[in-house]
Amino acid sequence: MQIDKLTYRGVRTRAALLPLARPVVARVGEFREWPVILIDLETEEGITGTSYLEPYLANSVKYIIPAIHDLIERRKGEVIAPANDFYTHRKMLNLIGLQGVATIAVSGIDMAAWDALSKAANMPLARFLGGSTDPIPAYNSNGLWLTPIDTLEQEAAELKEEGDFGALKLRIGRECLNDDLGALEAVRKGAGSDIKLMCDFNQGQTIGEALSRCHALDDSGLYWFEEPIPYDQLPGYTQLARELKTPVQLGENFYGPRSLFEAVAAEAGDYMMPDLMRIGGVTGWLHAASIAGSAGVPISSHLYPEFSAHLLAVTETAHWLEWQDWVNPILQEPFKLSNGTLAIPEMAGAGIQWDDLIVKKFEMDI
Ligand code: SMN
Ligand code: MG
Repeated sequence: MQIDKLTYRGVRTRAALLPLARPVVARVGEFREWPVILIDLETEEGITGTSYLEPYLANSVKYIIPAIHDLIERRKGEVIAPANDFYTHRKMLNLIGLQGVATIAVSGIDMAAWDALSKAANMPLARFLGGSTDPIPAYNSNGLWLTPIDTLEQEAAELKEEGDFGALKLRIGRECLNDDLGALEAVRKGAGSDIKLMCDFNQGQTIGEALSRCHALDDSGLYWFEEPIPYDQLPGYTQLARELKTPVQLGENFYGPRSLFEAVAAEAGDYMMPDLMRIGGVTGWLHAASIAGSAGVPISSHLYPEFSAHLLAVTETAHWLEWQDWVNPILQEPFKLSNGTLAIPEMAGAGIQWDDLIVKKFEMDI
């Protein structure tokens, strides 16, 4: 049957708390379990759009989920048009502020809507958006947290092995410089001296500490310095990006494409990495990517490897996909890795199908 439009009907949401094989130990927090909000957007035409959100804080599902239901309740019977709905939905929540919960809810709906439309067209999302389904270069971000240095060599070797990766992410900003240098040495011993190392400070330094630590590490051959200081201190980022030889990376905490525009205008980073939950889903990413593309700023993804793979396929300055397998347990068919790349599956939509039995096992009572 030819489908000429899709119409909002309702939404099913569930929340699951997934155990992490390697607990997150970072300056932003420590997490043994990872909360995921599962979104199934129902349409009058019978197609279901699927997406998920990873809101870090287990309790936050209690207020993000009602915002999603509120929006969809008010759109019932209307045509699904995500490029416009992104702005419609943001306007509907404008008066409580467009950062945080509002944009997170809008982003989850937006991703599910694009998934539904590409399913209706019977195309992988990347192809629906006008791109190809070639494999996407990825680095492994599954580990190398601020854990004891003597565990890093072995872990780095395992992480490299997981997908024949040529690049890994290491969390730095330890107590003293020698600890960071020790961590780098251990990782290179485990993964080989030619491994590319993305280094994430998770906003843990003041500008003074970052100036001293980043300059001290500037000749260590690191691939990027990610979020050395709090994400919204743009003048500090501009100073670091100007002074350092190692490229400065930021962007996982940008809310909406305009934040990325402001960072680009302030020359706050050499590289940027929007997160789909905060930048505004597929629509927000496409807008952010065109700003970055015009400015010549390379763009990487943050979390959400499945949707991000489709989006990097249509991003002019596509750089790296951040690989995390944290949602794999609840997917019927986790995306496949080889040669340090992530394959985009040849199926309609983004390629996310829940394993309902496993979801049930980890489902939260809310
Ligand atoms: C990160 C992601 C998820 C949890 C903690 C830290 C990190 C990243 O900033 O870039 O992967
Ligand atoms: Mg980060």
